[in-house]
Amino acid sequence: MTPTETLPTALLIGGDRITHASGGTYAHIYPATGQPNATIPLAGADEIDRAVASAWDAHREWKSLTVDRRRDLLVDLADAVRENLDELARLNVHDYAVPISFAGNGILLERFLRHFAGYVDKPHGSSTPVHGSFDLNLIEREPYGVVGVITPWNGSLVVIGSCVAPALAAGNAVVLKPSEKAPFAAVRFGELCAEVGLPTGLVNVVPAGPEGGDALVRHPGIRKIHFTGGGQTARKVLQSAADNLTPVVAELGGKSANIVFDDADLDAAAILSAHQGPLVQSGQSCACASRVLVHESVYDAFLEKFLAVIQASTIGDPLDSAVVFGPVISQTAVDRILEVIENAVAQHSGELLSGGKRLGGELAQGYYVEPTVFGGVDTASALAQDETFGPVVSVMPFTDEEEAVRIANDTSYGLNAFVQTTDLARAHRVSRQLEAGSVWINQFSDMSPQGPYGGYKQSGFGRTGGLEGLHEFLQVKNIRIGMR
Ligand code: TXE
Repeated sequence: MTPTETLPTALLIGGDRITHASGGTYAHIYPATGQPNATIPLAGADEIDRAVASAWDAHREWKSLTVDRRRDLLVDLADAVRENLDELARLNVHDYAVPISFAGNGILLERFLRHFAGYVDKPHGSSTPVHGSFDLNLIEREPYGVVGVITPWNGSLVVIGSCVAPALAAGNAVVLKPSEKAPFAAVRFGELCAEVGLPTGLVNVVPAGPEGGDALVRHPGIRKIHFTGGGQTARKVLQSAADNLTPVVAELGGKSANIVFDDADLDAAAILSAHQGPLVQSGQSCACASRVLVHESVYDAFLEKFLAVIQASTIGDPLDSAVVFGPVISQTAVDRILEVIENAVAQHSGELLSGGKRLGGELAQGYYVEPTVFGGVDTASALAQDETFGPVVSVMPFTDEEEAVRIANDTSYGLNAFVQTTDLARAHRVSRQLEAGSVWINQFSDMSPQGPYGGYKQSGFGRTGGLEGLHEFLQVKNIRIGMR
């Protein structure tokens, strides 16, 4: 089942394809079979240095172009992504064995590019009267110059789109460091940037591991870092960014609550909760609704429907378009997830209602863990508090709206929250009390370029998408012209 296709394994720096680099190599494993499918050259400090220098040259060229030319080039890139979406989706399957039925989500890359291309020739600044004079005071927003974008392995095309598109639209050049676990679609994206005629080096793609990532963060030529990943790594990034006081946007993990009220459409809620919970990228999504809070009056009825949707889901070969549930990323992830399950059982954190084991048979070579559901979960348990980043969800009852909000807010995370209700007043009332950067009412975490996305509390800071996402890549300058 390991697909055999030529996979793009190179660093793209200043128009050069580099296949041997100072960061060593990474033996990339295809998670659906546990078999190697490529050897990835990794960027080290030397390549990062070259990429940053190349990006500064490209930034100067990018700034010299007219805004309509910059806009048109980004539209051309959006068109190229659309034309190559099938290939990009297949490469994402090679990256982290996400089911091809979900990999089409990469269309968001195109949507982010097209959306932010529209900002390029729109007003970015303003002017203001000033106290006690008739001076002309301008407030301008300018690009940083060269920014570093570090992306995770999961949802890599979406994250690339949500970061690289606004960075370029704001006038920056980008050094993109994809995860060593998901380099293929990212490198192909870099090739498309060259093919549509972006200035050489405007988007350098440098797959690397922690060492290369750290070299990028510490580089004095990097004026801002956009990091997407886990909280532990974010702490290292912030420590390294302190070297040069480099500002950072941090898009981190979550432990999102999904509140099912007694007036919810239970059939729709069961489907949404399954596909936004253990099934979405096998629970490997920052937006995974891993805690399902259900009003006690509909708890049993919902649970029956919820488990039925999960147990009917098709598990198997990610390249099979009928499959919705694939493997987790690695053997390490399998071990970690099974340990979470074992600990939850041992500590009586809840009742194991479905799943709980690694899948065998023809899937035994792959990293498949069953979609797993615990019921009656203790809200203070590690199972309910810590991000599992796997197909394990906790279902817990609540008695009233106040208790639901209290439980939902009672974790260190605050990325997403989901609410299932047909009561409009309740939807607004509850949304305003939830400590989360994104609240979805009767809706999946259907990312769109128009709305900002990001975390409260330990889910990070800064925003991706929307005008807020654009302004993350612009710095403000006040210019006052004396009119005496
Ligand atoms: O993260 P890691 P992963 C989160 C998700 C989970 C995590 C999983 O919730 O917590 O990401 O992704 C690079 N200096 N989100 O395992 O290990 C590494 O090579 C610099 C949230 O990839 O943190 C990779 O490119 N870089 C998100 C990137 O950091 C370093 C949506 C992330 O790696 C480094 C998707 C270092 N010292 C996943 N060490 C959202 N909120 O939108 C590693 N890296």
